[in-house]
Amino acid sequence: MDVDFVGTGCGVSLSKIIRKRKAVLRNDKKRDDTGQSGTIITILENKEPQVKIVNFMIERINNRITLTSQTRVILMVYGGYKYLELDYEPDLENDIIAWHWVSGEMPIEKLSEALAAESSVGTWTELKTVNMEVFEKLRAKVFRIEKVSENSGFVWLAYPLDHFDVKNILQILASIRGNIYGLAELEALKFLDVRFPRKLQKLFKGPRFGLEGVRNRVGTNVSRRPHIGTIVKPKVGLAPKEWAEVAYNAFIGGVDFVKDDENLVDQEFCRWEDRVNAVLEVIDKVKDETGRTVIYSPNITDRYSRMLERMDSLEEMGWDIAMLDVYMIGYSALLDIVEELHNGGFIIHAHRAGHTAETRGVFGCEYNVFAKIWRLIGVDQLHTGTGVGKMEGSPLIIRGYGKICTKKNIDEALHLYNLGFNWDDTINPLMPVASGGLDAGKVDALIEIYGKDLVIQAGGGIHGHPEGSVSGAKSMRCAVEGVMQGKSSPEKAKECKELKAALDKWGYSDPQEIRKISEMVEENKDKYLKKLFTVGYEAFDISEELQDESKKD
Ligand code: CAP
Ligand code: MG
Repeated sequence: MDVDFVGTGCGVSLSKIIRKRKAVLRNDKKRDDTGQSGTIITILENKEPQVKIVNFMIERINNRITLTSQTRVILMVYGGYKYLELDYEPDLENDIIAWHWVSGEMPIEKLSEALAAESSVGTWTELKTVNMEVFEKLRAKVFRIEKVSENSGFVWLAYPLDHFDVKNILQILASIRGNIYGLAELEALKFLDVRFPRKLQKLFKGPRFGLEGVRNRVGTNVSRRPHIGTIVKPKVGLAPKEWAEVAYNAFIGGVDFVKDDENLVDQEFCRWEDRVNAVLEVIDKVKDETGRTVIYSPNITDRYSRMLERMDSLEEMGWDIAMLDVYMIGYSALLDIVEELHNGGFIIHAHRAGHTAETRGVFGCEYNVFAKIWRLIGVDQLHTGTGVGKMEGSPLIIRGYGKICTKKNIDEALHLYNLGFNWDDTINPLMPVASGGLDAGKVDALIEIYGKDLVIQAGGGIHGHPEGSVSGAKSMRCAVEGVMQGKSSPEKAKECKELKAALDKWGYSDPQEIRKISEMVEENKDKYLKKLFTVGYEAFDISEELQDESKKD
């Protein structure tokens, strides 16, 4: 594949290539077809001519060496093996499919072959050790490319299951989302989505309790109302008794679920065991006083052995819910602790602190991929964002994450940026958790985004309520009741002073706007798809533009 490097200034590109590739130059003085003298430069990379630049002229202008004519680059990467197979029809029963946004210094075809090679059989050069039959069987295939420019676009790869140690998710991830991020020729690489065939899903257990299990526990499987949760705030600093008192106030006000903040485990000012004991007493008290079943997820995140110790302590205390910071724990310990917790009959609340280090920006991995893996591994509740709160994420993309958690079949929804996907019957749905910068005025909008199978979790929006935590919890409860009665929060606020106070303080996010945006995208799928394939990854950030458009009517 040939590419053009054009004109003056190429010296910069050249030196960049040389610096990045730690290459050396070989200069051959030549005359070109027109008789002008010039230089053929070959970049010698690792002693093999990986990039060859030919047919350009070097001129001395004002005593500076400048490249003035067209330069051609011939790329010969990855040993010349073939990974591109654009007429390949993926085998949905036997292939793992990965979808990437990629851009870099080479033509997209070469970049995608580099991804395929590095993540499957190949390496940077030709090998004497390859058995071509095995290569054909195990290599990743680039089966679709949507170019945005010569050097950027969307790429789909199919990996045969035979490639993998299928019982080992770490090996799978080290292959399909491992070394590829480090390839020098890349300027962006975002792993947008993954599709796991059912054969692979069957090797995982999925959530033991999941959505229905959590609803059963709280007693909402008939009413099907959203759950209300809170994170006791401040994040750290309260002593166990103080912490439990704040939890009590939230429960009494109407919250179903209280959790530790990710910043809180076993600090000196609030020992884990003392806090758990104090909250469990409160939970009994709430049951006695109100008859309601409320729940608490203590954060047990730590090294594996300490998580096990905490799980044992909880069992001794007669408690069976725990919170894990799944991103921090890492896959290896997570798989084991989830299995232990499942065996012990625990409900698992999954917090995702740190995921945005990978999910934001152009290198990394979209949250689709994490959500799918964590559902496979088997958490029962998972943070999936808000679209209207303090954390990044547009409502329509967040809606997609919700579907990954709650649905069995996820439609091919490329216009909303995820691959179609069918969960195996053995993998239970789980309960998504919307959290981060929420208050009662955002409840209507959240239900518009997610539907009612949801935990709406507010820390600041409850404990920052003008009249304190009990009223903060009441304001959330009123907003949820309003939705169940078909009343908007401003309407419901007429009969609920706590809700009115919350709306007065924080305002109201109108679900109408989200509805309008959804309809607009639905009606103009082709337009947005086209936009995706002309603008590229930046088109993912359509929410602002859509919001502006929706305000035009
Ligand atoms: C929310 C929260 C949660 C975030 C996590 C916080 O508190 O406790 O950890 O929601 O974000 O510490 O920010 P507030 P995400 O309700 O006071 O904002 O769910 O996006 O992973
Ligand atoms: Mg928190």
